[in-house]
Amino acid sequence: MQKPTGGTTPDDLAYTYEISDGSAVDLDGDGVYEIVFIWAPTNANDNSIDGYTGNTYIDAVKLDGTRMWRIDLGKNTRAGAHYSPFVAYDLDGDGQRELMVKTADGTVDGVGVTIGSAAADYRNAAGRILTGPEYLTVFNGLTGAAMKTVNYLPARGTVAAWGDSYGNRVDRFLAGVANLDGARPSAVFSRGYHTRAVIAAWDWRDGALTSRWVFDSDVAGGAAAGQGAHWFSVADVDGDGKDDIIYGAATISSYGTLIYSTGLCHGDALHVGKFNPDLAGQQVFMVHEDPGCYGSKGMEMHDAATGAILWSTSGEGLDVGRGTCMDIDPAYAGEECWSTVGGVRSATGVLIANVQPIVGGGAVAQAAKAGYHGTGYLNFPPSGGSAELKRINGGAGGARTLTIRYANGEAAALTDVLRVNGTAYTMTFPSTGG
Ligand SMILES: [Ca+2]
Ligand SMILES: [Ca+2]
Ligand SMILES: [Ca+2]
Ligand SMILES: [Ca+2]
Repeated sequence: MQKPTGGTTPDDLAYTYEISDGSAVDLDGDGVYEIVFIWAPTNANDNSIDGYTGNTYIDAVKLDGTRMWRIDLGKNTRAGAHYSPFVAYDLDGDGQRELMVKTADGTVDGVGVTIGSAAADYRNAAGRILTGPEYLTVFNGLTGAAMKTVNYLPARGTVAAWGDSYGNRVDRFLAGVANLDGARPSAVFSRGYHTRAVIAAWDWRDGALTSRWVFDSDVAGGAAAGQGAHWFSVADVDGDGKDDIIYGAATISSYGTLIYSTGLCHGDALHVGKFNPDLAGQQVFMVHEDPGCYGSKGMEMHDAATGAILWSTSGEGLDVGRGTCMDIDPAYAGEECWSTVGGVRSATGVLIANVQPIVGGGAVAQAAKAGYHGTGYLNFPPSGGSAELKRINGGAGGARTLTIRYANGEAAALTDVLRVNGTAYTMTFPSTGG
């Protein structure tokens, strides 16, 4: 790997580089994947946070680490998780892969050619780029050379019209590939999901990049506004052989029209698939953020074709920030689903495991802690606390093993109490280090 050289921002803060998002794609068509990935500066920022950032780079490397090319997105593309989603795919079906990503004045392609004005600097005093042109570029997957650059759709327009004036919501971009005509892939790039949602489908054909359609919730399909997630999914929800776009709680047809919106609003995560094998078609599982909008349906599964809610759980008035479905229990047909709120549900919505322990005395069940994953991580305050697991079925027969992963950051051992059906057992847990 060839890590880019770090730098210093206009306000004199030093930064270096680290590897960020990537995609596996066979760029040269030899049957072996290459990896296209982003080098993010260590001062990359979420849209909600001000500050200058270093440039974002996109590298293509072979699996032995040989670099094929590097694109420098330049100073007029801010670095952060929401600014530069890309697609790497054979978009015209000629056997040659392309890369598509949003670009700006000063982007330098893989063969050293600058897109637009090399001198332009649209960064404001907060390090944000809220003026100046925005482009969408098709790059040659073998060389990184820019082959076509057009204006990004939609233009940002008035920043504040997207929901805030400082650039948090106007600069929310997503990207994907969808087979919209039943024959060849199209690239799909979007802007906005907390309020206005605009989704643009692009065709790369015979060296020309043309707009297939633009869905804009300000123009038609207003029920899609405010419904997006932090990614969109692609699936043929109505079985006509053409992909549709699952844009959060709203689904947009292969023709760029609204099919439905559940109206349950933005959430961070969604998944689409054949979760319930006993139902026709596919299902969408989504978690939602705002109880003022989702009401009693903080986590739900709906019919991917119609939006009809198949089952839901309350969300407990919380931001249900993460959720997923996987086949983790063969006793239940299809995939099981869970989120950061509540237990594990079958594909039909039956509660099959309540992984959230009952806690007291200041102990809290948390979902995020280095080394732990999912729900059920218990955090005890220094003063102590309690937690109770209510669903252990001892049954009959052989020995059972209960394993506790216990972290004791103190220098000395801690003495705790394990209480089984009322009987207390004193247990000593040695220090495990900070
Ligand atoms: Ca290859
Ligand atoms: Ca191609
Ligand atoms: Ca379809
Ligand atoms: Ca299962």
